[in-house]
Amino acid sequence: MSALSLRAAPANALLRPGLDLNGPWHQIVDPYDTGFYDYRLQPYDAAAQPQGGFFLDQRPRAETDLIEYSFDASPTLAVPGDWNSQDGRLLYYEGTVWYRRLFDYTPSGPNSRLFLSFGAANYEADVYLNGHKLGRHVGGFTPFAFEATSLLKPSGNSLVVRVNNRRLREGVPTIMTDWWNYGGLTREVRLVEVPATFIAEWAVHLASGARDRIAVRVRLEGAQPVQKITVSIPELSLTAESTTGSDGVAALELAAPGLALWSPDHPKLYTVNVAAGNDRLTDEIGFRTIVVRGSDILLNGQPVFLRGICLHEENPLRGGRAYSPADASQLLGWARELNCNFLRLAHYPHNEHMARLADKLGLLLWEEIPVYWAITWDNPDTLANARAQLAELIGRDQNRASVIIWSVANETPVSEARTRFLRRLIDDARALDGTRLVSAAMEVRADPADADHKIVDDPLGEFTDLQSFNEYIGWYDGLPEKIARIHWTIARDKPVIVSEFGADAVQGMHAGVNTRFSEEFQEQVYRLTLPMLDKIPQFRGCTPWILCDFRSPRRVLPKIQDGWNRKGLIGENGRKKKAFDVLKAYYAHFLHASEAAGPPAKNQR
Ligand code: GCB
Repeated sequence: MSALSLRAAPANALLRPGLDLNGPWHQIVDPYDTGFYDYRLQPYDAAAQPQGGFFLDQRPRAETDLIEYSFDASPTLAVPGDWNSQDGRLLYYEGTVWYRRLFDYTPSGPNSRLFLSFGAANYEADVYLNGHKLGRHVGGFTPFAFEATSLLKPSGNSLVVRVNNRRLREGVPTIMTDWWNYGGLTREVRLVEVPATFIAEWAVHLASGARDRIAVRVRLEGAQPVQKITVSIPELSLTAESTTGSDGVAALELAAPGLALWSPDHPKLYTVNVAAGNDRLTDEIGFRTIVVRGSDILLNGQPVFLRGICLHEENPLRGGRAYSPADASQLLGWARELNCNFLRLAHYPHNEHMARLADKLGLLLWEEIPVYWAITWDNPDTLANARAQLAELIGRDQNRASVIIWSVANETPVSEARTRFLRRLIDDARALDGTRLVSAAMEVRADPADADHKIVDDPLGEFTDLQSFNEYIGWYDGLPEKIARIHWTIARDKPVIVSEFGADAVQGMHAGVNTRFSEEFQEQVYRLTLPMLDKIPQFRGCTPWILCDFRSPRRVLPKIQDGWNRKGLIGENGRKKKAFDVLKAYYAHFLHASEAAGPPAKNQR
């Protein structure tokens, strides 16, 4: 396992025994960070004997005590959930909110270890248990955990988390994005109980180049790293054993004749068990191969066309972050109605339920980290932050058959520093997981001598498996009539996935095809773009922008945008726009051909 995968926390927090800490948490909105810094701007938690700070969760014991906050008397917020959509006063709030939850817990054995595990907290989280700091995590969309073993009491534990979603120039993402900066404990929180030595990571997939051999890697954490490992797949009557080395790592292979491969047509999952000493885990795992050959994408050896759509992690009907299995079924259900077999989970890692449901439904996924637009490419902390987010995402989803692409960036400006930064991430993705494709959503260049000639030659394309680019011809670039005239020069013989195109439309607003924000304008962009893309010889799929309207503070036009990006095929009211049917009909032509048989001949479309 690579040096990067140093997670010291238990793998699969959601699947482990412990205590669910979801529900109402008391919260204090703290725009001046009064609970974090004293009046000389020194952090309370850095003092040897902290005298103040909300993490102490104090109550006055005598009438003379002066304590100017009270979690007990403060209102609550639901966890998981963003704060913006739960309280109208917090819709635009960017800053600190303190969360507190009291709980009791008696471990099941004397040698157990306990971890506080967070699905995600946007953007920065400081975690304290019973007045002691456990640590800080940076990055709003990936899981993290802190060990709590020595601080936990059987009753009356006080868990305090300071969550701060201030945007930072050197952050990942940086200060300028086109989505809502939802803050809070946006995903599940759990207390997880594991044995003294536990499984920190396990990767299960087909052995390189094989279709009937399964490779498993396991990494243990704890005082006794040398343990017997048993992996079994009961449905196939398979069992294999090995022993971890002094580094806690074991790799083993199982011959699996008769293994049914996972595909969108047949999303077969097997129950896979792993036992290591006293620890055990069970998961539902599918097996498939994904490779590129020339300009084809081969799924289980057969060319596949990716009928995709982009999505934000937002439930438009609620106007808030999506976080639950119910949100996932709403969003993926709409994508299936559109005849999709592929989704781009833009622009940051979505919650784990999305990939788990995609595994079950047979949807292929592109997952991405928020390296978006104008990142500080020369800042080593920014790079370390992006690398950590990528490693955390891969660590979480490496056993999801649905995930076929790791994407390291979106629409980044070409420069040497940028390419160096992104190459590092691409190398990481391949070192952490050699079984998937690596991409980035790049940009298109205009030919100064010919307005209708588009060039795709970003030097980054040399290092990615796909040539993916976003284009907005007909919306930011001319009017829809321009689309039919476009011709392309695409530098490399690699599969082309058009990772965005689209136009804004207000659901229910009807006018002519050249009236901005009308459904007809958007419909026209889709009608003309799909045949234009079909002419690109390497065209192997697309993910138009985007399934649903989504909140964005950049979109201020009254009565039209009102804080929403309107490029959704579905409005914030859940109603479909005309372009939905255009894309759905285009994708329907591929449905009749077998999923793995590739694009039908042009005249079949
Ligand atoms: C883009 C971005 C996406 C924006 C979209 C737009 O190119 O990748 O995040 O929301 O354009 O609507 O402008």
